Amino acid sequence: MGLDQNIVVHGVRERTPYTSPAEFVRENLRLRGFAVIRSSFAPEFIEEISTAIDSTYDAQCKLHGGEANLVKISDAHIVRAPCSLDDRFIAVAMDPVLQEICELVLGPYWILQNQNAVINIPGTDHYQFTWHRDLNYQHWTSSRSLGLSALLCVDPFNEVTGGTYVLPGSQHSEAFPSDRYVLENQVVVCAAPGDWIVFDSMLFHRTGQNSSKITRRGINHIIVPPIIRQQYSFPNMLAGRLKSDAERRFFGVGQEPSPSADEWRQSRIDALNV
Ligand SMILES: O=C(O)CCC(=O)C(=O)O
Repeated sequence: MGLDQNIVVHGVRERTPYTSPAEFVRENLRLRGFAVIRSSFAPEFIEEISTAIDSTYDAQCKLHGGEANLVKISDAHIVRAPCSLDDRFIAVAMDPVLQEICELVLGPYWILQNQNAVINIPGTDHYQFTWHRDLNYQHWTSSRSLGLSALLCVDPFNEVTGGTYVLPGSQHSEAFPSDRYVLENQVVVCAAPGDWIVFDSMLFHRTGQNSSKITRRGINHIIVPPIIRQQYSFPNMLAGRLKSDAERRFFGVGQEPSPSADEWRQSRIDALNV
């Protein structure tokens, strides 16, 4: 028997109306800290992205003297900033559905802090298997979200392939909860290829272990207001490849620190004369 579907209240003066799918995502992010957005990508594009994750990973392994070196720094099976090697990852990050949620949650100005693909291979250890926040080492809470994490599911995410484990509502708690709380409240988020799992970057989460026979790939994006520094300089990595003002803004062009206070002030004076 399913749960009672009637919603009857008493003593309630304020109530959130359902207005749109995007607002519903925002409501979920605010209350439990995560939501799933169903795919608007063509399945063929997601297949291409899957292959591109593997080839960009191989290229990065070669660049750093082989995968063994990545194992030594606990960074194996992660593609760092795949958009630096392949424009299709720029297109992924600019998905209009995702950008609409960014505007609702982080507006009026938001930039990409990080883009990493996670390759979860059956029976293989991964650094992301351990609980963490995407804004690492931070133990405070904020009344509004300071970061949005957006994980594009490239393969099926479920209990067997290793869905994303989350602790609902933990973005509102300073400390990592007790082991008993974790065991009684952890939830595994399941999603299909092309879906986005979006979550508050302060939500405790981790990659689930993969006990299937297929590799499970995902691409995480951490999106923040520009007061938070980027993990890598996307303006530097993508110089000359960003086509529109929206792309330049999202990848942080114009948000780099000024070389000096004088240059910061002069650039504002110069802007008056444009
Ligand atoms: O792979 C996942 O399910 C989660 C990825 C993750 O934890 C991360 O990129 O921070």
